[in-house]
Amino acid sequence: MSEPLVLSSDSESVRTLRLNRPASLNSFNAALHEQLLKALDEAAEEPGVRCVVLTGAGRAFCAGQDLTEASVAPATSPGAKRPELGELTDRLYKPLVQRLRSMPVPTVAAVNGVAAGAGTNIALNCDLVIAAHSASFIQGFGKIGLIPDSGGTWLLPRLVGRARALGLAMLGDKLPAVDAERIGLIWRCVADDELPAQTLALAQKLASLPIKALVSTRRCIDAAQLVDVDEALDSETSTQRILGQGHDYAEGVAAFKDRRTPHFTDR
Ligand code: T3D
Repeated sequence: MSEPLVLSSDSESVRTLRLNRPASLNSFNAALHEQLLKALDEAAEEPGVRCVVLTGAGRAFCAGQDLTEASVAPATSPGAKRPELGELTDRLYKPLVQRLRSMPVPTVAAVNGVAAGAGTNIALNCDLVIAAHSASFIQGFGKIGLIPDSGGTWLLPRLVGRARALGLAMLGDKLPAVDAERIGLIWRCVADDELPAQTLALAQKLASLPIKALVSTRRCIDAAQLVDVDEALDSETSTQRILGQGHDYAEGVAAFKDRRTPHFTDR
């Protein structure tokens, strides 16, 4: 039997999903898409999972679309069949991004090496991005005549502002992880040998927090980018109304009053 393209492992309530096509730098083919989506669905359904980490096997995080796949092969002569990239994006990348952004638990991308094209934007769609010092981020789409997809056009200006978004997207240069942290593209850059331990510590911390509140924070922060301040205030009000009636709020306040560590269980 062939090796799985996504390796799944659990450490307490943290589930790690590792992209596993190292010979092609974990680039996405249809099978990897299918297995990753399934693994994310399973993590979302599993009550014991309170945080999901996405990382890569080998020296890369993910090099984006597998450019050797027949479905994306450019037409080489006037009469040849043209690739239907819109169909591919709609059928594979869009559901993957939507799945990541709607996960019922926090998500962490642990970028262990180069992330390029859709590989970068899949990482940036996770709630927190932690990267090894030797890792790098490349939009790269422009270099093959495409625009940033997988949410890149939406994410980049929100993360780093229009000027840097256009610089990254148009030039497609390699951005070292340390610079990605400096300009606010990612949460943190750490020493290479510290990435596994720091990722687990970060994920375990998230897993110990009130999951419903974290996921609501993601939703409200994203929604607030699209509306005026009054609508954002209304959204905060309705969300706070729901969270205030939950177990985790009661536990958090009780723990504060008792001067003890809270034990959150909602998700
Ligand atoms: O097109 C559509 O379907 C629409 C959707 C688009 C989404 C996208 O993601 S578009 C962007 C696609 N990705 C890229 O353009 C990145 C292409 N790769 C690179 O630029 C470089 O490989 C890297 C900068 C990522 C890393 O460079 P380097 O020098 O460290 O490694 P390398 O030697 O280039 O690659 C190592 C191997 O991985 C090599 O195979 P080999 O020669 O050892 O057998 C290389 O061909 C393979 N590889 C790297 N990226 C891809 C890939 N194979 C297939 N697809 C890839 N994207």
